[in-house]
Amino acid sequence: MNRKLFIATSISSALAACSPIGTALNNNQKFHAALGSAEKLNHALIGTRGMAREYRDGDVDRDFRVNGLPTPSDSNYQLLVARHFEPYRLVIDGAVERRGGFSLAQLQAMQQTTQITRHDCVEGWSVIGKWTGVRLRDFLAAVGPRPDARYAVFYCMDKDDQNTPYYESLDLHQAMHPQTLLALRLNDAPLDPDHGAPVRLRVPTQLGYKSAKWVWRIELVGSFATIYSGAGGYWEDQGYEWYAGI
Ligand SMILES: Nc1nc2c(c(=O)[nH]1)N[C@H]1C(S)=C(S)[C@@H](COP(=O)(O)O)O[C@H]1N2
Ligand SMILES: [Mo]
Repeated sequence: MNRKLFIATSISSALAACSPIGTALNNNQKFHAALGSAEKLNHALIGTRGMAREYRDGDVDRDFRVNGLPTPSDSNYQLLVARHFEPYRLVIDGAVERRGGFSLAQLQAMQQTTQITRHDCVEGWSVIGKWTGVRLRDFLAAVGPRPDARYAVFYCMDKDDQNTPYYESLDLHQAMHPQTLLALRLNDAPLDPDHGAPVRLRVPTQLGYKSAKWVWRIELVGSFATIYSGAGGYWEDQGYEWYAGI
């Protein structure tokens, strides 16, 4: 059933894009609305079940390009770096049974997973890296999402020049995806500050801006409408698509 819907949507998208029939259909608002809802369905199917390609050790790029807002340079972050992130706690709160704070040592003691995947930035460049960390689904299982939890919101330590913090969100299906990681290591070394130390999100099924660096808090919510400008992420608040599936 799902597959049929997917194929039907692909064909109708192709029609809409490149045939005279498509042009007529394109002008039809009802058809447009139907396409819109089918597109959402495809997103849900691919984003939840599709697997990002995994590569071999030899495919790993030596230098993992650094991108985005500058690495935090405030005294709190400097102190964390100087103390090898010993005082760091990953806060988990919101619609969750067991709120709390996890030290890096606690995260390192949980089952670790390694993936060699490609990071695709929306700007058009890609880089292959080897990531190790805790599956977000294992972390969430440990804290127990409540039935009213629909999204996980990730709060980061960096801010732009307007003092607006970076943040991101995933729905719980995306959060439970087996390749969605709380990454602690990159290319066999502890995550360095520029790549998001001590904990970053790694979401190989979605564009790079979803892979939030310097995560200090995860909040489970029913809706992100009241968080910052309400679009579910720093870039989303400036017009990027919330759904960033590749
Ligand atoms: N906290 C935070 N996370 C972020 C960003 C950012 O500016 N701040 N930029 C995003 C974008 S657009 C990309 S491409 C990647 C870059 O990750 P890298 O520096 O490890 O290549 O981080 C993503 N996560
Ligand atoms: Mo990006």
